[in-house]
Amino acid sequence: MSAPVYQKTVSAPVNIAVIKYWGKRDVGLNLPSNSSLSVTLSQNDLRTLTTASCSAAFEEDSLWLNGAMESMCESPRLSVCVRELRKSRLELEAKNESLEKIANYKLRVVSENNFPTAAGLASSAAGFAAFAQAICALYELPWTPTELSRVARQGSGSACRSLFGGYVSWEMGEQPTGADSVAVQVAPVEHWPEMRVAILVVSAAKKGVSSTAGMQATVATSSLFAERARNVVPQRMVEMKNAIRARDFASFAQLTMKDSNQFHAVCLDTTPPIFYLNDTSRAIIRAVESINSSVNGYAAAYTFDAGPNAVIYFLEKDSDLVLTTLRSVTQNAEGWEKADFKPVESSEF
Ligand code: 2P0
Repeated sequence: MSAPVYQKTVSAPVNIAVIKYWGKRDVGLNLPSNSSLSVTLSQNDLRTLTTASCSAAFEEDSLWLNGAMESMCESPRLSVCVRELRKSRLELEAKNESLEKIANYKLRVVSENNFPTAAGLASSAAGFAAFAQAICALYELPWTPTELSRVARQGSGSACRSLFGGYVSWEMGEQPTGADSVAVQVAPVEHWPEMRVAILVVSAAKKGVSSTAGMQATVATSSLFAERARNVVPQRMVEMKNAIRARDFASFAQLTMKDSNQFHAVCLDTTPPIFYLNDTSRAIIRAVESINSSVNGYAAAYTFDAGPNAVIYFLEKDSDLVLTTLRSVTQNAEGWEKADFKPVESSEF
């Protein structure tokens, strides 16, 4: 008789930061230099689907990412997540005699993204969130999303924010162990039902400088970075939480665009400079500025991560104005692939 296979499948959505994480104060523990805040997108739009299984018949830990096998033991980030989750399962098995003894079985994790990997569309966020969540589910660990976020954070920082739906902060924490560097929900998606998100895929090519390498170069060489982490982001986090709680789109939009611009300024202040935006990205910025001028206020907000693709936040009432204007700008770009996303509550998974 063949050995039984234990299996769980989960999916985790992408999150897009409006106050950006960029810079680590501890590379080993993956602790950020500043807190950050994001909006989780709908699972119907951008997500990672992951199945974790284990069996006495498996000979090694393995990860299949979009059909290609990656070595788990050669990735310190994957290994650290697996080690923590296994240790907790062992503790659970020691406490509860009736549980199957599966903690020491080898793991097989199969993961698929429904969007371009490593194109600055937060693939590592959804990927590591789903990875940690799938093994947590397989091991039946009774953890809250915040507890799990401490493990997912060590895989990829931004992953900790994908464990919640709606508006999510990653509090940088103070403890040297990183125990308090976790994600918490600021507001569920239903809190602001009029909010819409459009993703403008300017290029699906893999990005030139990885986030991990880029942010380490920034920490080492940018003087603007220290000013941002110490004196700008703490106040901005407070203002952004207030804007979200008050459903104040003008403040939300202003802060989002300022923070995106400062993040890219910090990249430019890095030696050698890091360029993530391209001419199409800049055309989108100008288009959003002109939309906002035309309404004498704020109808749209742009933000760009570590790549040229734009994420635009707007309210349902302004959909026609925003999408029509942006379509005309992007018709010469590589593609207009996704629009009108609505973030959903991640309790669905
Ligand atoms: C963010 N980014 O807050 C920012 C904005 C990119 C620009 O989090 O080294 O892939 O794995 O912790 O999480 C990308 O950084 O970096 C990121 P690691 P991660 O979403």
